[in-house]
Amino acid sequence: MGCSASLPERSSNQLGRGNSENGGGQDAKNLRVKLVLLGDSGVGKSCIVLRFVRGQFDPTSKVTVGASFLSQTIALQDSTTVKFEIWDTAGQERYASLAPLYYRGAAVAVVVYDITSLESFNKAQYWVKELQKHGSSDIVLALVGNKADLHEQREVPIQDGIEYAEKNGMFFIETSAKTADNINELFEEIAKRLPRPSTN
Ligand SMILES: Nc1nc2c(ncn2[C@@H]2O[C@H](COP(=O)(O)OP(=O)(O)OP(=O)(O)O)[C@@H](O)[C@H]2O)c(=O)[nH]1
Ligand SMILES: [Mg+2]
Repeated sequence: MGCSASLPERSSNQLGRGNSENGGGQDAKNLRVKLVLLGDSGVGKSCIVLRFVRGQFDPTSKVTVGASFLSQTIALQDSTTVKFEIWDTAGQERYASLAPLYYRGAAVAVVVYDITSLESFNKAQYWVKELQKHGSSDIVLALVGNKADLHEQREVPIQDGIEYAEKNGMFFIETSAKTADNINELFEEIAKRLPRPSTN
């Protein structure tokens, strides 16, 4: 997986805002949301997406080239549906300059680190700063500490993740794409935090 290099459509818009220029189908009960995943190479971005979209885990997941696109719709308890249009970016340094193509116009950014790698936590903070500078002003930001199943090798205390997220107005969660722990919860919590288009 992660081998399909693709570019976002130029007209990517502020999804989840009730406009219809994204092809319609967008109303107060049926949201469509552009979501981008960012983070160091190897933290598990593609595995999180694969787990969420297909319910699978790939222990031999290949590095993503450029970015890959997948979508998944979920239903919330209030009968709202949210279609996530997910851009899974490549974490390798050589692709860093492409990132703005994917986070521009995104309604949601999920910044991922690996709880067993302090370096990846530092890189996550770099992405948060970049999003604060260049992302949409009302972007929903989530900080995700992945590979929570590897707690014996933990380098990033959960408290550090919680505090950093709090300071930066982000939603925080630890996940495991391997065990599926908190993967659906991550997307459900994001869905609950989306600004709702007005109903009139
Ligand atoms: N133990 C464990 N391994 C994981 C988890 N998530 C991903 N991995 C492993 O971590 C490696 C990298 O996962 P990817 O999802 O390809 O990483 P990525 O963030 O997409 O990397 P790039 O595409 O290079 O940016 C793979 O060997 C996965 O099997 C997890 O939750 N737990
Ligand atoms: Mg990847």
